[in-house]
Amino acid sequence: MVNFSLEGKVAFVTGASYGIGFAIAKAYAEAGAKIAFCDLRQESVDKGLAAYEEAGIKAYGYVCNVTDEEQVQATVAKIEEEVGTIDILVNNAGIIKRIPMHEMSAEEFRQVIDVDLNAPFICSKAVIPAMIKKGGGKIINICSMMSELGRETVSAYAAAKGGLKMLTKNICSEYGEYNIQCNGIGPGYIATPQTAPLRERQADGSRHPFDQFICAKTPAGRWLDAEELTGPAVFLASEASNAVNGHILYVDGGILAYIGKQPK
Ligand code: NAP
Ligand code: GCO
Repeated sequence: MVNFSLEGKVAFVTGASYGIGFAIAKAYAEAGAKIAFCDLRQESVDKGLAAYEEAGIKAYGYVCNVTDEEQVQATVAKIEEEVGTIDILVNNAGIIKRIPMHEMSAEEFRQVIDVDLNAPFICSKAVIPAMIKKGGGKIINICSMMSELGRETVSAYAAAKGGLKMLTKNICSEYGEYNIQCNGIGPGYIATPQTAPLRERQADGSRHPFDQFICAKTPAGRWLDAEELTGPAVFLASEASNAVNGHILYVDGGILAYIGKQPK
């Protein structure tokens, strides 16, 4: 029988107090996993803990800046002690800066690369030794449409998410022999706080032009919900995907397949 169960597994999801990380962690708990998550600020962790509790989930929350290797190593050690050895890592924490490239400072560019690319390296590096010892594990990197496509103002984000796609393939190449599967999920446009500025109503009450643009670019004709990523996320964390490695599973309502609506 196909095994999608996560019973007895320990999952560590970064940046999972709300948004995509929360939806994925909640689905993992429902599939039987114990949940550990981290966020940058205590306020977010507290909000996350309350949200998990409301959903009937006992989650373990930690304040940890995923770009700081010492903090990540210490958090992973705490999780091992308080929850158990990590079987599933989801590199979800991410930021975006929407600034035209010629106006972006090198420091701003670096900040995005640091959270969206260096941190998945740091977190993966922190869990791989124990996964090798245990005989396997799952690493899931949250990529993006920008792992494949560019657009105005998101040069750093696209560079990081394109890099994350290749880090995914390289972790697969380097650790596949240890029964570690590293895959990516490439969400389309998901309604979360990160994309809220792109969906804001205009002063006259009309829809944001970017909101209309995304609906026209998506065969599904709408923004997606974070919950719609959870089936693929459970699949990639479960035994059902043991032969899937180094793959980016795009969950985009069809954006990457579509040339766009023809003018009427
Ligand atoms: P979000 O609503 O902005 O949430 C991001 C989370 O990451 C927050 O919990 C935030 O914590 C945490 N975080 C940021 N920097 C961190 C750091 N240095 N250390 C630890 N935690 C940190 O984002 P989202 O929309 O749910 O996106 C989650 C992931 O999916 C990101 O990697 C994003 O790039 C990717 N993604 C999003 C979309 C979309 O349409 N929304 C599409 C494709 C890919 P604090 O609250 O404490 O700051
Ligand atoms: C943007 C968006 C995107 C999405 C997502 C697409 O400004 O274009 O924020 O980058 O968040 O990553 O998959």
